[in-house]
Amino acid sequence: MITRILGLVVALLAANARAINDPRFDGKTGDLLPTVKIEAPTPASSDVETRVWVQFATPGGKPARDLAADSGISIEEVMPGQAAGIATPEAVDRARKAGVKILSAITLEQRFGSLDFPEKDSIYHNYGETKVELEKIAASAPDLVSLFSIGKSFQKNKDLFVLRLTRGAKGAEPSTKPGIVFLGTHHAREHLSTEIPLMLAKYLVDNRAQPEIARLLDTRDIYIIPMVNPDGVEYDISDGKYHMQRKNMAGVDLNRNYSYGWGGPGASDNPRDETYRGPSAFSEPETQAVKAFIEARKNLKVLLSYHTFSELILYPWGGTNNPIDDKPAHDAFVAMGAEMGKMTGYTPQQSSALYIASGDTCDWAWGSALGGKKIFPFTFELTPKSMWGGGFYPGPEAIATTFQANIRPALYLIDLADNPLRATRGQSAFAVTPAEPKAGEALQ
Ligand code: 0X9
Ligand code: ZN
Repeated sequence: MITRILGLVVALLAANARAINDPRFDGKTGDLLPTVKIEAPTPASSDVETRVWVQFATPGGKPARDLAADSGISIEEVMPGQAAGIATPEAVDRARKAGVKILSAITLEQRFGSLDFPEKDSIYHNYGETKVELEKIAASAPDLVSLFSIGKSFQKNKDLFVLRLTRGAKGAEPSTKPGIVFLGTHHAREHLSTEIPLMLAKYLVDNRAQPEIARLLDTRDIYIIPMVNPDGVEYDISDGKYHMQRKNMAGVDLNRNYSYGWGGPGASDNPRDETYRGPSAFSEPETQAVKAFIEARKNLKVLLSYHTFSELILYPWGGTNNPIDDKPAHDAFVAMGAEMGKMTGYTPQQSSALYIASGDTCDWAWGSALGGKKIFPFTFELTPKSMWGGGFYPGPEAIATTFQANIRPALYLIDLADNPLRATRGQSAFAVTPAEPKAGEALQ
């Protein structure tokens, strides 16, 4: 335990030192941007996971197992005369009181080894740490931030959290302010895609007094869903080494499970495949939750789904090589892509130029969500550029630099949420080269 805490401290110090030495950490990312204040993510809280591996006697066979299951123990192993499974301490207590003879209860870490990131990557947030971090952010600015769950994961024991940042509306209260949603970790192994939206939330709160950030918080409705696939994330790190898990724990690729174009090319109907689309569109609790969340908020105008890796900025369509047939919108996607490309060094392109894939978040957001009222969606493939940079596991040093590159595009998109078509005229306070206002037309 002590070694683990020492390791965390060393990792944090190292990450800070790297951040400070990074030439991009000079606060000069743009005249209109506040001085960048970045803190390393909060280190692991080792007491988040309290579930235990419990063994209990089953003298009568199935009735004893039923009793245990009914008390909340998820039974994983059945042997003659006994069984074992995973449970919260409360469930163990309930089972004991109900008459189940508990033989032993040990922590999941004792049973399975570490339930966390490998030591070198412990700065990344697992599910429990993400929850704690979200709670901290919400508690630090209750006038601006609310935290709620939009549903449970497939395994039913994890919440799909949403952090909402706006002045004047709380929780699920409707708002007519232009809205934007940031999503992370549809794909379990893409852990950096949890860190970036999490850091964005903290950045907005920490810098809320800066006039430009205050303006965004006053006039926009900002939603952050940092972990769409928490079951997969936890499995990916479940024994101290990575499992290269992509799908949710029902074995479905969540980024092939949305309804627009579902079942089309670039998505598999074979459950064993990595890109299995699921038995039907929106078959999964995770995508159902995102769908219901978005459909209930007609004010959403922009969506950014973070993935890794390749350093790309992708816009619809993804399921066909045809461009979208709305010319002004297409021009806006191209303009936004180019602008954000300059900010990040990432390459902007139509999603299908990477490869055709049907049923992804963005095609649905553009093609079907909110009926005809289209949401401007982007997929960002974050750092690294290639497998040489660590692929899905680029290490702790990737977090701060990737966030640094991604602040400005996030602010730019938040700003444009009132009318993304403004991008075509270069009109955003966060554009790299803000447009000169035309006569009689003030910059918004
Ligand atoms: O394949 C995906 O779901 C995304 N790439 S990843 O490596 N993160 O898995 C890209 C989705 C982009 N959309 C389409 N090409 N349709
Ligand atoms: Zn992905």
